[in-house]
Amino acid sequence: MIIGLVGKPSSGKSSFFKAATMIDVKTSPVPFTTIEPNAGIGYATIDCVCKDFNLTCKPKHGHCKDGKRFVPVKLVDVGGLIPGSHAGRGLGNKFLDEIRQASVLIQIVDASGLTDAEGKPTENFDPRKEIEFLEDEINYWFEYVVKRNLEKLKLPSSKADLINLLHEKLSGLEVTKEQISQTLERSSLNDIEKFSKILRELSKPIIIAANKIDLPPAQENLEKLKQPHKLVIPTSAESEVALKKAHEKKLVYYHGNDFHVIGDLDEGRKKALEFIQREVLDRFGSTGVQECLNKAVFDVLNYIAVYPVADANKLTDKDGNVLPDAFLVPNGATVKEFAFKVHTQLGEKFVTGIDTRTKMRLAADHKLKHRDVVSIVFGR
Ligand SMILES: Nc1nc2c(ncn2[C@@H]2O[C@H](COP(=O)(O)OP(=O)(O)OP(=O)(O)O)[C@@H](O)[C@H]2O)c(=O)[nH]1
Ligand SMILES: [Mg+2]
Repeated sequence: MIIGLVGKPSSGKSSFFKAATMIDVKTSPVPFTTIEPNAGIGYATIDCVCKDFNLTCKPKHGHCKDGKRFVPVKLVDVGGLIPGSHAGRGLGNKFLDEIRQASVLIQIVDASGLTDAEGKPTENFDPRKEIEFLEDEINYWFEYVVKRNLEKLKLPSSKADLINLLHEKLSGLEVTKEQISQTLERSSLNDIEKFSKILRELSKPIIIAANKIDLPPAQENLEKLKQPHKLVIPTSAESEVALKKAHEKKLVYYHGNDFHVIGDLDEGRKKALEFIQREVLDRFGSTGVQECLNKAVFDVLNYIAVYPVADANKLTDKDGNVLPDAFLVPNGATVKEFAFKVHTQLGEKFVTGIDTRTKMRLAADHKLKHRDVVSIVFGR
C-alpha cells in the first residue's frame, strides 16, 4: 500500500515526507525543488497488542514504543503540480505517473496563502483554489490514462468478463475489481469522463493536510478550508521535523503528544521550540503529520492491522521474535487472504488459522478484526 503526497510547488510535500520518514530530502522555498520522486517508509500507529498479552515485542519492521506500534507504510513524494500539468505545463505528466500505484493521496496545501498556484511568493492566496485545481489535474490525468488503456477495446457482454478485462487493462492504476464494479454501477463506459472520475475517487481518495499551520494566516484560513465532503487536517510539517530532530539529539523528549525539554537548549532553538509549542501543539494538539497518515490508512482506506505469528502460544516467529510483524490489510480481509499476504506459500498450503487469544480455529473465509493475532497452520 502506497500513500502519495501531492500538491502545488512549495506547499511542503517534501517537508511532510521528511517529517514522516526522517529521510533527509531537499526542501526549499524555490518551486520545483523536487524533480525526482522521493520514496520511503513512514508509519501508521496503533495501540500495540503487546500490552494485552503483557509481552515485550521485537518488531522486524517498524518499532514499538510505550505500547504504540509503528507499522510501516510506503510514502512517495513527487514534484509540484500546477494548473495544466496534465497537459504538459510545468513538469507535466511525469509527476502524475509516479503516483499511479498509490492507494490514497494526501494533498499538502499551503494553508498560509503566502504562495500562489505555482508556488511563488504572494499574499492572500486562497488555498481553496489549490484544492480545486489539484483535484481537476488528477482527474484529467486519470481519465487520460484510462482512455489510453481502453482504446480500441472490444468489450465483452457479460459483466463479470467486463470487470476482469478492465481490471487487467487498468492494473497500472492499482484499482481493485470491487472498485471497478462499484464504478460501473454508477456510470458506464459510454461516458469515460464520469467513469474515470468515479473510479479515481474510489481508488485514489484525496485527504487534505492544511500545512504551515504555524503561520498566523494559515490559522485564519483553516475555517475556509474545512469542507463537508473532504477530510482536512491541520499540519505543520516543518515543526514535526524540528521536534523529531531535537528528540534525536536528546534535547527534548517527543513521542506522541508528549513533549518536554530534557537537554540544554541554545537561545535560538529554545525560542523556536517555544514557538512550536505555543502556535502548534497548544493550539492544535499535535503537528498533524502522524494523524494524517493514520487517517489515510485507517479511516479513508479502512485498513486494519493484523499480526501473524508462527507459535500461537509464545506469539513468536520461528526465530523466537515476539510479535515480529503487523500487516495492514483491508477491513473484511479473510484469514486465507491474510495468509497469502504474509507469504504466497502460506496461502497456497493453507490449512487453518488460529486465533491466538481464544485458541479457536479460524476457517479460510473468516473475516479478520483490527489487532487480531493469528497463526497460520499450513501443510507440507
Ligand atoms: N512555516 C512553515 N513552512 C513550511 C512548512 N512546511 C514546509 N515549509 C516551507 O515551505 C517551503 C517549501 O517546502 P518543500 O517541502 O520543499 O515544498 P514542496 O511541496 O516539496 O515543493 P516542491 O518540491 O518544489 O514542489 C520550504 O521553505 C519549507 O521550509 C510548515 O509546516 N511551516
Ligand atoms: Mg518537494
